[in-house]
This record gives sequence, C-alpha cells and structure tokens, in this order.
Amino acid sequence: MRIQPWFYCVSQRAGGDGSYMRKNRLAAICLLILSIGLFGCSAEAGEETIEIIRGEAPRREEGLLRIGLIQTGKESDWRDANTNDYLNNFVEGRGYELIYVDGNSSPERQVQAMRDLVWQRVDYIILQPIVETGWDEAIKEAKQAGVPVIVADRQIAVDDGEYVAWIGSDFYDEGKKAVRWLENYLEEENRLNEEINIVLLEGTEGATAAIGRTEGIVEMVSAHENWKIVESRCANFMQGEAQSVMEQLLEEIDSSDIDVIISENDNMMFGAMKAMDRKGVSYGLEGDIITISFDALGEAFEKMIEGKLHVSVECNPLLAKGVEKIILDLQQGNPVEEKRYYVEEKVFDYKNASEYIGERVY
Ligand code: GYE
Repeated sequence: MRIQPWFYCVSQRAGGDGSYMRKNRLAAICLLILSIGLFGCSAEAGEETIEIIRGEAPRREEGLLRIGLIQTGKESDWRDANTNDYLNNFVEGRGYELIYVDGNSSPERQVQAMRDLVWQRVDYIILQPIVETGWDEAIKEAKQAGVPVIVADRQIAVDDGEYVAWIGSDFYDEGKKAVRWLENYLEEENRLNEEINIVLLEGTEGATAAIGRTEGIVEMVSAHENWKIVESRCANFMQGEAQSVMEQLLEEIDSSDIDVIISENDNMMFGAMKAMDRKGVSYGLEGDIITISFDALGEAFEKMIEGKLHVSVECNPLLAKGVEKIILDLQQGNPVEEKRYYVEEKVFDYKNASEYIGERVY
C-alpha cells in the first residue's frame, strides 16, 4: 500500500491536534489519512484554519480500484468495528487502493473530503455520513465528475438519483424492536399496567441512527398512556459524554423516578452505568432500572450475562462486503437492483446472551 504525502498545511489558531492519525495501528499502516478542513471557514477561537495547498494528485496504482472512504470519526466501538471491516476488505491484495478519510466528527470536513476525493479522481466513494444534511452540492459535484457514491450506515437527505445506493440498518425498526422487548418483559413481570418513567439517551442530532431509533421508540411508547419519556438527553453516541449527561441528570431527578433507561447505543449505556455506579444507583436484573441499548457489542453481551444490561438491539457494522458487491456489480456493468439494502439484525437479551456470545465478531 502506497502512502502519499498530500500537501496540507495545518495552522492551529489555538490548541488542538493537527494530526488526525487514527489510533488504530492497522489504519496507520494501510491508509492515507487526510486531514480535511474547510478552506476559509470562519474559524472561532479554538478551531484551526486549514489552508489547502493541493500538490499533484496522487499517481494511480496500476490495476487497483481506487476507493475513497469517508468515515465519521471515532465515537463508538461500533464505529471501530465498522471501520476495521472496510480496512480488512478493501486491501491491495484484493485489488483495491483504499484512501481513508477520518471525518473527525465534523460534517464540514466530510463534505470537503468528498470534493477532494473527486479531485483525486477516485473510482468510487464510500460515504459514511455523520448527519443527513449538507450534501446537496458536493454529491452533485461527484455525480457530474462521474464518481459513483455509495452511502453506508446513516443516510443523506438528497434525491435518490444523486447516489448509487445505500446499505445499512432499519433504525426505525430497531427502535420499535427495543420497545417491543420492553412490552414483553413488563408483561412477564406483571408490570404492564404500572406507571413507567423512561430516560432516553439519544445519539447525534441529525444522524439517521438517532432519528430513526427515536421515532420508533417514541411511537411505540406513546401507545402506552401509563408510560412516559421523562427525560431525553443527547450524548452523541459517546461513552464519556453519556456518563457526564447521566451524572448531571441524577443531580436533577431522583433515580427512584426512573424505571427504564433506553440508550441509542451500547457505549452511551456503558457511560450511564458508570454514572449510576458512582451514585450508588442500582440497575439491571437485580436493580431498580431496566437497561435497554443498541448495537450488541461484545461488551454488551458480557454485561447482559452479568445481569447489568437487559437487552441490546443488534446494529450490524459489517457493511464492507455489501458495499463491495455494489461496486463489483457496477464494475461488471450489472444493474444495481435496489436503492436501499438493509442488513440482517437480531435482538439479544440477558436470556440468550450466553448462547450467542461465542459467535460475536465485534
Ligand atoms: O449505533 C453507534 C455509532 O450510525 C449505526 O453510530 C451507527 C451508530 C451506532 O456511533 O454506536
């Protein structure tokens, strides 16, 4: 794999780390990591201005398909599994030159990255968008330049004709699955008619995963007049942020007024658990609070077996093979049958976690 210097001069206004080299050693070896920024964005104190000095576009590796991957940034263990799946599949030995761009949790950087990958004349762009909006112009530029874009994981709010296809999860259905599990659990516990107070920890605002899960959850909860979402707080899918949010929440409301915590990913639930541990709040099978989350990480299985987590609705991060199939179809001139491809997912809980933990790959 060739690593090419690409000429960016990063000047820091204040603090911050101009290096976006991911911690992941594998990524550091295999990938060209670009620090992408907006040229001329109105930098506030604490932000960097990045002056883009474009050298010569990288020379093409003969015979390899040049794939640009625009990733969100590192916000969860799910994301690491998702990224590593691409790294392990789009390798030189399988005919690919992967150009990885870490969006560093900045939608603006992702948009700039798309423009830069088009300038690099990549063969395909795989876009893992942070949020759905802001893509109208850049996606048009890619299409006009003849660079097919495959969207994966979250979706983008543009006309279907602007990109080849999308592959990911049905987040709305995931949200409904979580509440359906709660209905069954409370029925088994003869608690269906109790007043149930729910705290919802939401993912990143504007991200399809958060939008869809919240819609599914709210719709199903509203069908129960004795159930109420008493607090809904955003923690951006991040464990540390969720711990702070939960600690703050426990300062504001009495934990005895919380019956259920629904967290829109496992990492935020882990953070909430740390906060509850620090406050001496009991949760899980032996505790006072029912714990429901999403992703079904290996660590979630461990917590379900320990009885700390009741259920995790699986969200499959292994999208590389599905994306590759779309690329190969295009390469071979085959039609891409669908505009949206949904991945298979299950629901795992404290009852079946020990049966499945051995099969988990992330
Ligand atoms: O659930 C979460 C990650 O977009 C499905 O983003 C993904 C979500 C996933 O931060 O852990």
